[in-house]
Amino acid sequence: MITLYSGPLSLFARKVEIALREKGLAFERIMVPFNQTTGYDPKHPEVIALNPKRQVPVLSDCGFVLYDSTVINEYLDEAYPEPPLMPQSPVERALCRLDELYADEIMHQALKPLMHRTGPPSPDRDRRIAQEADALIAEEALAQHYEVLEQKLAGRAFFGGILSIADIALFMSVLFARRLGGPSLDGHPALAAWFAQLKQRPAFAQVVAEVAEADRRLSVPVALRG
Ligand SMILES: N[C@@H](CCC(=O)N[C@@H](CS)C(=O)NCC(=O)O)C(=O)O
Repeated sequence: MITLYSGPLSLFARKVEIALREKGLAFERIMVPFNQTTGYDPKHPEVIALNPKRQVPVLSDCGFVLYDSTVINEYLDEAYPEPPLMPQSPVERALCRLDELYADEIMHQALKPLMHRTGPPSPDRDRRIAQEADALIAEEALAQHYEVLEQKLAGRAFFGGILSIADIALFMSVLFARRLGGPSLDGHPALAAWFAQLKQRPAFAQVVAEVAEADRRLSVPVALRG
């Protein structure tokens, strides 16, 4: 029995949901409380007990507990190899890990300054101005990331030879860039085609729909671009 502690607007937990569904694995999902004012506080007691970082996602596979979306998705790929979500050769696997890291650690730095947009506006006008100034700089960085991804894709269907954990992580970063009012994908035809094609897959479509529903319920509406 697989149990996943997830969050309605958790980019990282949603990565794991996509991997589980792409592999056709049944799982029980426990949604931890989240709101746009206090975030994940107060934290779910089982997340505190199971993850020293006190974060979602946490996954339990018949009592074997893991945390961190990257560690979890690699475990899932090894424990449940069909269909594979990583390529075969050491070089391709390393490149796949680097592409995932690009999403989670590099693009994510440019997503953070946009995140205030879905929360209640600060009562401090100077702070609001500073936040939006930082967001505009981050949007430029995101547009540059799109260009890097466009070149990397070079018209292929996926970032590696097959649909992989890298596509899942990069999809979540692009989805969050879009929902946070970041740059449109116009001018990046390969990236736009890749994004549109992944959105058609049931595992990705479910996350897109549930994140949109969570935004309607929890978030301040953001003017979307493009
Ligand atoms: N590197 C971790 C990051 C996990 C993470 O940042 N989780 C967020 C939700 S998306 C969280 O639980 N934040 C609450 C906190 O950090 O206190 C992963 O890939 O799982």
